[in-house]
Amino acid sequence: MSGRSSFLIVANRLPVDRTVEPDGTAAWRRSPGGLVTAIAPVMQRRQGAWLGWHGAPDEVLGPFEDDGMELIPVPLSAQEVQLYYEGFSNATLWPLYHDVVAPPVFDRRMWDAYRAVNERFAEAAAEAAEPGAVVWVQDYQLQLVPAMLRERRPDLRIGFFLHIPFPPVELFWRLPWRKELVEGLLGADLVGFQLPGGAANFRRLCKRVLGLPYKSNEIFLDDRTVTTQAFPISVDFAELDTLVREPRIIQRAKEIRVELGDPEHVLLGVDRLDYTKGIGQRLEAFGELLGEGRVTPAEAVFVQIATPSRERVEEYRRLRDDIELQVGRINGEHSNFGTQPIQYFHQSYGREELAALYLAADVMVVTPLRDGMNLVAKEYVACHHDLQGALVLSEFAGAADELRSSFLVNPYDVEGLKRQMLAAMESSPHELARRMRTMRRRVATYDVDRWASEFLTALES
Ligand code: GDG
Repeated sequence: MSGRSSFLIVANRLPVDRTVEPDGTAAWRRSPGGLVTAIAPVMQRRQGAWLGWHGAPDEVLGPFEDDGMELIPVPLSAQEVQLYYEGFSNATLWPLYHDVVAPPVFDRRMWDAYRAVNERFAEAAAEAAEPGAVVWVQDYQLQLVPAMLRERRPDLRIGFFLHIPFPPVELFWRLPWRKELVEGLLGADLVGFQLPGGAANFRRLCKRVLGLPYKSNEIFLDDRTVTTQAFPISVDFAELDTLVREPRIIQRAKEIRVELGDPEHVLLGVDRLDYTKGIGQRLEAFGELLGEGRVTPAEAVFVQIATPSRERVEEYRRLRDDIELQVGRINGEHSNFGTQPIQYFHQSYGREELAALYLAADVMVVTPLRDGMNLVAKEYVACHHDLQGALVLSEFAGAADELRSSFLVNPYDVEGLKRQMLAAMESSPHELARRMRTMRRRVATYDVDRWASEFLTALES
């Protein structure tokens, strides 16, 4: 470790996972997931350090370097993983911030652990940052860190970005610890959201909870102002665009279609297995289309990748059972020997395989009930320089604000979903190209570099 850093990312997780090589030695591999996908390229270009948990409970590790990044592990005990991460972060905040699509758990022990872990992150960041450094805190697991860090290090420039939606005041109000969370976020100089609506919700909340005045983007505290602003996150467009032009990816995409029985339409869903993603809704719609004979198993296959996620949280275990039951029922009713209309995979894939899948898919179905942004939708667009392929996209994904030329749907409206899925399958190549061209222009211009540099420019100015 080279000492203190002038640029620090503070996130719940380090951007690497531990793997065991064939010879038994441990190594680190860049982990999948929205946040990591978005920030790792930025980190490598700037000489900075990344502070976060390394993924193993009850293990204390020193700082190390990997993939050109300086990594500073923050330890968590097994009990903290349960109470702070699975508990307050993923059983309280996650459902509360996603329109309460599942009931949030309010538990004082979880809150205490959340506060204690945030304190530890703030302490570690205070030690790692050089005087006047820029510190960028990420996401809902660490909302108390900005204020805790400012208290220790008023010299720092502190930014915070929330990757998930920020809820309306009426929902946030339920939180027994609403005042503490708002005060925590207000420790930042800049609080970033995916959409202008989230920023507006936050400003209204500050007024309601603390009586703070605001004007346009600024919230006025006694001795300083806090800027609130939307920075819609994006993907590394150029990287994906280059990758899908590689002969091996094109070849693999062809193979995938053959392996699927060469249907006329390949529909695809790629999600963490999460109840916010609307996986059940899209499968229901597809099942009904089959049941009504409006698509047949010979002409359409639905590939659903459901990456394992938060498997120790009760609600997620239930969801897995529900989805697998649903897939079994639909396939049971509509399969023939050799063809299964839904191909369901509860597995993680490498980036290249995922790119080949995007390329192979005629219709990408992204139907979250609520989603901060949804990178999958943008990745699909980045993979279609052929200007073919249709995106069916939920109005409740942040991405819908930018990707207006997609086939927009309300995922609660099964008939509407069926209509748009059919429209996507039946559109002419010319119509698809028109839509895809517009969407690609947007994602190519507002890529992940632009997201990070706009945030950092706003923070540093
Ligand atoms: C949160 C917010 C926001 C998925 N399966 C595999 C895999 N992935 C990658 C996708 C994509 C990422 O994970 C998922 O990102 P999303 O944005 O779709 O969703 P969340 O994980 O919920 O992310 C979200 C995001 O943060 C960023 O701010 O957009 O709203 O909820 O990049 O490609 N990657 C690989 N194998 C898989 O099996 N390699």
